[in-house]
Amino acid sequence: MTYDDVLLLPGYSDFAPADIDTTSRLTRELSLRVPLMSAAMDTVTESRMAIAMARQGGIGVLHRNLSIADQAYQVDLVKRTQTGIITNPVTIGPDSTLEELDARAGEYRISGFPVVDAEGRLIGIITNRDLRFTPAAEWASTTVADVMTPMPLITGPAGISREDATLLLRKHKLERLPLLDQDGRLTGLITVKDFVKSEQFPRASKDAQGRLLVGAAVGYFGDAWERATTLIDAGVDVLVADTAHGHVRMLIEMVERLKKDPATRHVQVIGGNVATREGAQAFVDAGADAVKVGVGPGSICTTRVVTGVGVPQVTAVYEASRACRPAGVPVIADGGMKHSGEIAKALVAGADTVMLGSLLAGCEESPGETVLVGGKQYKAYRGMGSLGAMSSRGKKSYSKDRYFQAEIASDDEIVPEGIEGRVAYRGTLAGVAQQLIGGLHQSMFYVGARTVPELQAKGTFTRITQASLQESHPHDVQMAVEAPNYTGR
Ligand code: RVP
Repeated sequence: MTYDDVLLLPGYSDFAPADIDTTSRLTRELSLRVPLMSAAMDTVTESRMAIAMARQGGIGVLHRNLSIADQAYQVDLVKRTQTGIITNPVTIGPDSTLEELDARAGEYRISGFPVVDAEGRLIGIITNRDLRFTPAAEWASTTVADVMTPMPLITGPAGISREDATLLLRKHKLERLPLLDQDGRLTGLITVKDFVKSEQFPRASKDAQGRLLVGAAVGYFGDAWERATTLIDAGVDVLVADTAHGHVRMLIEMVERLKKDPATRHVQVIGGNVATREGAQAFVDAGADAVKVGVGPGSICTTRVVTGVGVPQVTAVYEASRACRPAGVPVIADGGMKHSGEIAKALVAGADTVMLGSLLAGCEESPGETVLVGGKQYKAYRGMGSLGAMSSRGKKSYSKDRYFQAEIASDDEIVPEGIEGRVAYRGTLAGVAQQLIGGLHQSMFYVGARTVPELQAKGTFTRITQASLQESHPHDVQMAVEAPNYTGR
């Protein structure tokens, strides 16, 4: 069965909708306040989407159709995103030119840098204010040391509390407060903007140091191990073994190795994708921290048509959960979600979180420009198994081994398992997430479940017919106004 085959029965609710808590387990060791992941696809998740997802309480999984260095750089961008105290701030040296400074500012989307010497000691700070009197024409020949505001500056000790930092920022009307150890070495930075942001995103998914959580996709082929270790060095929290068919010896061995090697085992590892109990069990046995489920449900996916292989998603999630639940390993339902209602259905079927592609591809934060078609705005959305993603048209494709076609050299011999399409532009992720999370809240209230574990325990499916599916959707009227959470079937 799949999502359209079932509905959830309403149940008795003895709490207020405001009491609902959507926190759920992502992996053995990590939880999210919002059980949503953005798909590891090159039209869905790069650093902007990953940052936006983590701020909303979910997590983004950076796609792997790019070089190792580029993907690690994306991880770095997310981990450096400011959420309060920045423990590893981006700095600049005194001998850099203002032109280099400007490039770095654009790259990291920040407007000021602590200036440090070769030993990491703070020697000044440079912000937009210091650049104001130097015309752009002179940027190439002016150094940071020429215009920075030098020490002594107001600084705080490493390990300062939030309260003390707020007092200092307020007292001295500061924008930035560098944190120093006893030897004057920079250990962190606090900016007013980030303090405000961390209040603005109370649900944000963060690591122990207050940095946003981020996931990244890896494969099993060629330099996969190097990719995994480079991503770990860049600070990734979750590695997602990302293939269309995970029940494969080489991939299971990769997960096993990642969970055994002392250099990598501290990172959470998700195995996938599978669609059977046996497939899930193989990853549980390999030590995976979560198992991702979905063979063929994706909106852009043609695997089931091209190969005749797959399992309808509700059944697949249920079957995988029979292996994972007893072992305490969370399940991720990946693909096939068209509306918010499917999130609750997936959780009741046995998932702990869900992964979304098409529902997020239209967001401002997804890669790619908006295009105008017939007066409406769209964004491109393509399968990672589409010809566009797997062929070497334009640039090198790293997507082929997701479909076990890495060794195919000629584009003519590629067997695509996905299509290239587009989805309606939907504005920022904050608005889209608001509808998805709000929809899940409503589901939980209607089922009578205050928490996700309660939803999983209490939720009961009723099987429906084609006629009732028709009744579920708007019918016998013409839609006059577009709803923010309904775009049709
Ligand atoms: P959807 O949310 O239905 O758009 O599905 C997204 C999922 O589809 C991805 O997370 C991935 O598992 C799968 N996918 C990505 N590319 C392809 C393909 O080309 N077949 N499938």
